[in-house]
Amino acid sequence: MEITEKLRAMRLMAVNVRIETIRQMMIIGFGHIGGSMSIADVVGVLYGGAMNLDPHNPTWEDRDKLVCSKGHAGPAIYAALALRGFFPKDWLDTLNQPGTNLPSHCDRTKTPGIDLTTGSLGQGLSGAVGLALATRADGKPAYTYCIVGDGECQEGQIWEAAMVAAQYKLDHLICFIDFNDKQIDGTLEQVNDITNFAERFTAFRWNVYAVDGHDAAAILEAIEKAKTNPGKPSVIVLRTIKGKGCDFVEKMGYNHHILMPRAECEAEIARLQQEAAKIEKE
Ligand SMILES: Cc1ncc(C[n+]2csc(CCOP(=O)(O)OP(=O)(O)O)c2C)c(N)n1
Repeated sequence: MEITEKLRAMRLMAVNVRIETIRQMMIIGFGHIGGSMSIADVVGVLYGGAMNLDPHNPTWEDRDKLVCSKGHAGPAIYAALALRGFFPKDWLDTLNQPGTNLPSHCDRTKTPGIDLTTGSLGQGLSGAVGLALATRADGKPAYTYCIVGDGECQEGQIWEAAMVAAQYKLDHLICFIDFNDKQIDGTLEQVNDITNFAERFTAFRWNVYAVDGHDAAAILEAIEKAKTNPGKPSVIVLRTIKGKGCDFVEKMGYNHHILMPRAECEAEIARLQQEAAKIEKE
């Protein structure tokens, strides 16, 4: 596939992820919208073509894996999985409702395509390290991806996992930091300033890339560079905006977990549908 065509598919996936994420939360009336919107572009790149997957065989042993360590952003992953055909799209109408296969946080026992149960922040990178070690031990060339929140990096376990990944030279592990500079209680600088991610991961012996987290081309380029840099795990620090692409959410100060009024959501969905139509015509 030509690069422009590949990127178009990724950008389209990101817009559709935003639409379906807003719709899921509109139906139940609330949700973790801010941190789901901020990862929509990296999710678009991964599920729009960067990951080697088979929607008809979610546990295919040669697949690339994704751990969404910030498990509260599960709805963005569910949107991508549904759009790729891992499960029927109408499951998205059941987010977080009794008996659903799509709980508010990622659960690998319930949702086809979810590789690790997450939600207790700080644990996902350790799980991703385990998956990357196991994949290598099985002689598979697959990649393990992990999405970690910036506030989540205040958990000590992230840095334990980072040490182990470097020690075992896990060059098929690629971690994204969603650097939206907001957590529940304010900005990272206000709570616990660990915003020098690049310096920190460099000190932990990782390859480090820093890109605009809403630029699909830059994200894809960083992934491709990471794959050509052997002997070390890679981290891609994504500079993002919490709520990006859902205008009324983006403008809010606190937008971590909020009510999602139908009228506002419908207006956002209509606007994003126009954006998708534009990308389709490019
Ligand atoms: C161990 C643990 N402590 C607290 C929480 C509650 N919690 C859920 S999301 C969140 C904020 C996370 O901030 P960040 O990682 O920056 O995520 P984002 O802003 O991107 O949503 C917190 C404290 C949790 N899920 N797990």
